[in-house]
Amino acid sequence: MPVETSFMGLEGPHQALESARAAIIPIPHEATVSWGGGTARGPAAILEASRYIELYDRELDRVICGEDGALGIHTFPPLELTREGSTAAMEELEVRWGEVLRELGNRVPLALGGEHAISAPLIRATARHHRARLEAEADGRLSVLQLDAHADLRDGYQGAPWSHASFAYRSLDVADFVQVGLRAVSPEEMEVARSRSGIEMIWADDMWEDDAWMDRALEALGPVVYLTVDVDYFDPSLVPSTGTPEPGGGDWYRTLRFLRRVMAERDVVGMDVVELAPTPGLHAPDFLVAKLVLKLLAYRFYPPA
Ligand SMILES: [Mn+2]
Repeated sequence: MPVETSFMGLEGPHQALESARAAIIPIPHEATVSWGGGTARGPAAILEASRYIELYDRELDRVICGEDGALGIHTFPPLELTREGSTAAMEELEVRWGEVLRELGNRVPLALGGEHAISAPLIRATARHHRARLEAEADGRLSVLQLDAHADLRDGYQGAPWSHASFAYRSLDVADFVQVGLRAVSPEEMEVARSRSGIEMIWADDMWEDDAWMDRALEALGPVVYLTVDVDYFDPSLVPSTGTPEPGGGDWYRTLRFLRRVMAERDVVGMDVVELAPTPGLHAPDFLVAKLVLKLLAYRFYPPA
């Protein structure tokens, strides 16, 4: 599906790659859906909704992008992958993401999915790209912050080793995980989490009494962080447009409060937002996800004191 617009509708110098500090990369890949497809249409829906979002952010009291001196954000054309099966596509993505990172230099990439399977190759390429720094600062381990209803720690799912339900498992050799908002896991995934170090699980029902979980999550996060947001992390009353919704998910302001701290207290070197499956005629979830992407970039580049 061609993307006919840039993120936030930015034009000219405000979206030129040369002056941009952030880049949006649509990856409309969908191959291993459990139920209810449509994530291939996610990136286009997010970009379309973003055109109607205010450039001014009241919380930060500044224009985030779209005027001189504000944050330049470049939008790449959609990254299309081979249709020769999910394994071939994910191997291709790991190589191509390495190329994207070299092209971007110090710019921060934010990928728009697509299904969650894409995060494994993105994480693996990110860990390789930052290997020297990770070895110097973090025992060689990239720290992944995963907002998700699911742990995605299955060693393959429905015959696909590189499934959306396996992306975390496929990344364990290069990354540690802090998983926030979990509420649907299998016994096998619990066994994986218990038998290894480097997996911190924060359950959705522990997030309501107070903010102690935020301290726990930040303590478990290393200095160099990759953020992956599966939109089924949010409560389905906010984002019903996703393949495997689960009740009892994250709300808007609590989530923003946490992400604001993450961006201020850690170096987030890459991000993705995945699993939006747009519902025809229901635009609110698309707008929520587009606004979330803007908030992530705003906090990343203009962290409040
Ligand atoms: Mn999920």
